[in-house]
Amino acid sequence: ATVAAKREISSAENDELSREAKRPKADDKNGEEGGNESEWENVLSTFTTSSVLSDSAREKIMFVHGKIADHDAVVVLEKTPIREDSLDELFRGSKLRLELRNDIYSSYRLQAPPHLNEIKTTVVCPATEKHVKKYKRQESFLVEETGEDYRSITLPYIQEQSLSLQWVYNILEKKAEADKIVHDDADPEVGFVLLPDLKWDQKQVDDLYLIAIVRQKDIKSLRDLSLEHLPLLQNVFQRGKEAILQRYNLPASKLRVYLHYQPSYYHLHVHFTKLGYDAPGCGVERAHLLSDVIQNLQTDPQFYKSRTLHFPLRADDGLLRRFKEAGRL
Ligand code: GTA
Repeated sequence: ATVAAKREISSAENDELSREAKRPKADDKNGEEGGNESEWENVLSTFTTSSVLSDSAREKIMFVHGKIADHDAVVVLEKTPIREDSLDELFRGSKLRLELRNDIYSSYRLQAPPHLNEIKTTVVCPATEKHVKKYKRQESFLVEETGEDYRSITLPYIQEQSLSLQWVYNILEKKAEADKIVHDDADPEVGFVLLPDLKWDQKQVDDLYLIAIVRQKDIKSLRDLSLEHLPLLQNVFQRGKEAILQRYNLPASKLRVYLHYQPSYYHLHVHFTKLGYDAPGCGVERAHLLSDVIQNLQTDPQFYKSRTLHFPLRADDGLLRRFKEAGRL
C-alpha cells in the first residue's frame, strides 16, 4: 500500500475533532459523545441475545438481534482495522503467547492493550421489524423496475412503510452529530451537510466513508431527480470532493461518489467512500455513480423517471412481495 493509502487520521486532526466534540451544544439532546464519563456507560449490560442475524468471519462482523429491557435491538459488532500509527505500541505493549513453532514459522496469540483492541459497536434500539430483516442474511433477487412499476408498486409501498428519517432531520437541524460535520452548506436549494457515515470509525482513511445529506426534504431517491436538481447535485459533487481533500488530504481520484437505488432511507443522500475500500452496498446492482447521474440528467431530463432500473431485494422484503403480487417477478 502507498503511504497515502495507509495514512491515518493525524493526531492533530484527531485533536481538533475531539476539541470540537467537547464543545457543549445548547440544542444537543441526543447524548452526543463529549469526552465525559457517560461516554463509557454500558447500555448493553442488560442486552439479551435472541439470535445472530448474520456474521462473517472474513469481515469480522456480527449482526445480533436481542432485547434491551422490553425493546427489540440490533447490535452490530465489528473488529476495526489495525492502524499503522499504533504498531509501535502494539509490538511493545502486548503480551505474546507462543502457539506453535516449526522451522522458520511461528504463530502467537497477541493480547493487545484494551484501547488497541476495540470493537466498533452500533446499536439500533428500539429496532423495528424492518431493521431486523435488513441485517438478516437472506437470499437476494434482482428486480427490474420500469418507470410505471415505480409509480404503481414502489412509490405506494415506500409511502406506507419506510424507515424513520428522524436521524436525518436531527443532523440537518444540528440536534445530533453536529460536532462531526465536515462541510455545511446552508443554502435551502443546493445546500447539504457532509459528515462521517455511521459505519466509519474515522480512525484511518483506508475505509473512509462519508455521506452528504441534502437540505431539500422532498427528494426521496434517484427516481425524483430531474433537470432542476442539477445545480444541487453538482454542488454536492464539487464541494463534497473539495471538503474531503481539505480535511483528509484525499483527492477526487481516490473517491467513489454514488447514490443507492433502492436506498434504505428515502431522503436524498450521497455516499463518498474511498476507492479500493469494498464498502457495503458499493456493487453495480445498487450503486449509481454521481457523475453518471449528472450526465444522464444532462442528456435526458426525464432519465430517472422513465428508465428501467435494476436492484436487489431480500427474500422477505415487503417490496419484493408487491412485485410478485403485481406479476412483475
Ligand atoms: N452519520 O444515524 C446515522 C446514520 N444512520 C441511521 C444511517 N447512516 C447514518 N449515518 C450517520 N448517522 O451508509 C448511514 C448508513 C448508510 C447511509 C444510508 O446512512 O450507514 P442508504 O439509505 O443507501 O442505506 O444509506 P443502506 O446503505 O442500505 O444502509 P445501511 O444501514 O448502511 O445498510 C447497508 C447494509 O449493509 C445492511 O443491510 C447490512 O447488512 C450491511 N452491512 C455490512 N457491513 C455493515 C456495517 N459495518 N455496518 C452496518 N451495516 C453493514
